[in-house]
Amino acid sequence: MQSPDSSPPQKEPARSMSSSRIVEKARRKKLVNVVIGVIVTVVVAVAIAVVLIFTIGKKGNSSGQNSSIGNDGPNGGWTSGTSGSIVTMEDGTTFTYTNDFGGEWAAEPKRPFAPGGKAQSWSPRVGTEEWMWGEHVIRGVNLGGWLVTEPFICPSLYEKYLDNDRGITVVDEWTLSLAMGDNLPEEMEVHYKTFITERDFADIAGAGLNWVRLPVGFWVIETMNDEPFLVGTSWTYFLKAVQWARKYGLRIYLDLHSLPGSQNGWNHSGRGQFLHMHGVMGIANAQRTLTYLRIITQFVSQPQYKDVVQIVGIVNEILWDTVGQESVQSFYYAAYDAMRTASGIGAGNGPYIAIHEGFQGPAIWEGFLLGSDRVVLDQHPYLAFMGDPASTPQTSATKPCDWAIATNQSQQVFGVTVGGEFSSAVNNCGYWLNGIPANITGCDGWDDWSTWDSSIISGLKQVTLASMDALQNFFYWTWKIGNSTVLGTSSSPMWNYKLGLEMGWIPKDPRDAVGHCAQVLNSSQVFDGRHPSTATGGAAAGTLDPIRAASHTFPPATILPSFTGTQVALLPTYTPTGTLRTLFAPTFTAAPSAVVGTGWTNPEDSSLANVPVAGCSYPDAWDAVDVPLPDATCTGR
Ligand SMILES: *[C@@H]1O[C@H](CO)[C@@H](O)[C@H](O)[C@H]1NC(C)=O
Ligand SMILES: *[C@@H]1O[C@H](CO)[C@@H](O)[C@H](O)[C@H]1NC(C)=O
Ligand SMILES: *[C@@H]1O[C@H](CO)[C@@H](O)[C@H](O)[C@H]1NC(C)=O
Ligand SMILES: *[C@@H]1O[C@H](CO)[C@@H](O)[C@H](O)[C@H]1NC(C)=O
Ligand SMILES: *[C@@H]1O[C@H](CO)[C@@H](O)[C@H](O)[C@H]1NC(C)=O
Ligand SMILES: CC(=O)N[C@H]1CO[C@H](CO)[C@@H](O)[C@@H]1O
Repeated sequence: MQSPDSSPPQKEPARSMSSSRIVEKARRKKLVNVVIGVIVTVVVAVAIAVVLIFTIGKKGNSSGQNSSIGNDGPNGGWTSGTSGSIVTMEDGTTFTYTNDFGGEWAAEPKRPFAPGGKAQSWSPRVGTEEWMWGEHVIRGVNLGGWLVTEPFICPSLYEKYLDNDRGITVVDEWTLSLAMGDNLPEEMEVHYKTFITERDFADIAGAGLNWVRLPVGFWVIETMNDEPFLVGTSWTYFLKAVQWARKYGLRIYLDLHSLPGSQNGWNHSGRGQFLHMHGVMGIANAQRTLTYLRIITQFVSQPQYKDVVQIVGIVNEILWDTVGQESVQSFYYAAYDAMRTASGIGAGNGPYIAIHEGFQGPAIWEGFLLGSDRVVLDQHPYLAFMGDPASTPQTSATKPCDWAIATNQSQQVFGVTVGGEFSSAVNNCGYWLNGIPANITGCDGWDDWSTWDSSIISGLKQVTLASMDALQNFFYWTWKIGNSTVLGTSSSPMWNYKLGLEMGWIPKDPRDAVGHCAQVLNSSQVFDGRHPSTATGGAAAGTLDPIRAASHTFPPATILPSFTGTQVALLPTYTPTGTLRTLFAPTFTAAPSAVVGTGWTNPEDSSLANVPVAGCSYPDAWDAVDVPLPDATCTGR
């Protein structure tokens, strides 16, 4: 496929008119009386420049040579800029927007949903130019460790509470939240406020990237019982992220990273447990998730948000090997159904829906959800965990190209296929990378990039280029790693995009990866840019194959580890009788009356929330994997 660089130039919105033209317009009448003849014109040009400089000095808003004033901005704020312009953030601090790829930021404080920026000349402007699936290529990073924390990504947050007066062993966000106790709201918000800021969005566009994948926990909506997570505050920051993404021309893949009960037992799912579609409370936890997926889909399908949030991932890294194929796919059908009921069918109605491949690779998914409307397959191939202890950057340099043919095949046959996570790492070394406590032998030097020689750096760069090209639509894990207080610096450098960009194992222009694997493999299977029509919401989208659909009922006939037949009917379930919550909308100080939406796009999607049956007592939704089953279903009466 050709790089979309060659797309025809688009008409710029009036807003990005150059500042001198606008000032000129305002002054034209007066000037006409004064200006006579060619010589005087020169004088006027100088006068205009002086007025402009004076205005910039007085505004104290965003300024710089390459900024423009909106022609309808009531307080005349600077509303767009190109490389070299100064941006002022919410807290008053400024930075210089640097973008060597023809990017442009754009935001009007008084019209928060006005068309946004353009990440690079080759990426479509948010709000006025459509993302063309199969033509545009996603080059993105994850904002890991931000709204769902992880010890290895933001170690200092955890280090502070390792030794806590409550005697809690801190390993994941659940235990961290408990250890923080009364400090939780304040400490967690300081993390949200400082770990990722508006500037990161500008830098991401400046790095040649055009998307972010943004993990959130279910606690953006609510918690139940004794779940200790901080409710809702992370949604406030997600909403800020939407506005920053709009401003810098980035699109968002919202990734539900932490599900009730946990979908993989890993600490980055919020708690190291395993009760989604698994164990006695597996179905109930999944029912609760289905309600949350509807709430999220309803919110992001609103016209104010859908030009930015264009993919919603239903589950991060569900462990197929433990949950089982039948349960994974049963949940996927149910989630698809719930989300498309919320959004409606066909291009333009709500987000693309991402499903995770369960670490099975893309090929096995061919034909799954056949006919479905806009489903994305998300693969997470990690060299780091492929278990070859002898790996070096040199021996690994071309390995990621093994993923290339299957990826292109999946793009052609399944539909949009993305690499939602990968890194430059060739081994699993890294401070707390495998959880707290650190326990890795033979890792000397891998955490300390300052000791790396040029062969390590160039080897890791080859790994990175190979991965980017093999995955085509990629999201690196992760944009940045925070400092450790104990180490006095950051760790896990092979996972740090921002650092790699500065130090050389990440390409300055990610398009350098184009064609890398065809060259390495000396063979190619080119994806021609045409997904199946249903996969992009075209003809016949949403018409599911009835036989296949009938073989994926929810709940499934078996729930692992051990429940089958009549036992499944005795597993506790929730009931759709609860009040539906909606996610709250942002508020804008400069635009208090902006129409921000009710949170609910489609009123026809009116079934109620899955909640516990009143009067029934349930086993612990975070612990009951294999407790004895009740003798009869509880009806609550
Ligand atoms: C303003 O933009 C032009 C073209 O985009 C660029 O050549 C110039 O360096 C920029 N000015 C500054 C101060 O960065
Ligand atoms: C480290 O890992 C080894 C092997 O998996 C295990 O035997 C040992 O107990 C672990 N040590 C700690 C401190 O967890
Ligand atoms: C992290 O540590 C490095 C090395 O000490 C330092 O240069 C850098 O400024 C630190 N970053 C932050 C965000 O504190
Ligand atoms: C690539 O394949 C062609 C044809 O099979 C062969 O002639 C050529 O030597 C190969 N090149 C490399 C670098 O392997
Ligand atoms: C996969 O397809 C893309 C075009 O969509 C092409 O650039 C790339 O080289 C292909 N990869 C391989 C290994 O053929
Ligand atoms: C992969 C991972 O993070 N594992 C850790 C999660 O937390 C538990 C304790 O709850 C540890 O035992 C795991 O090593």
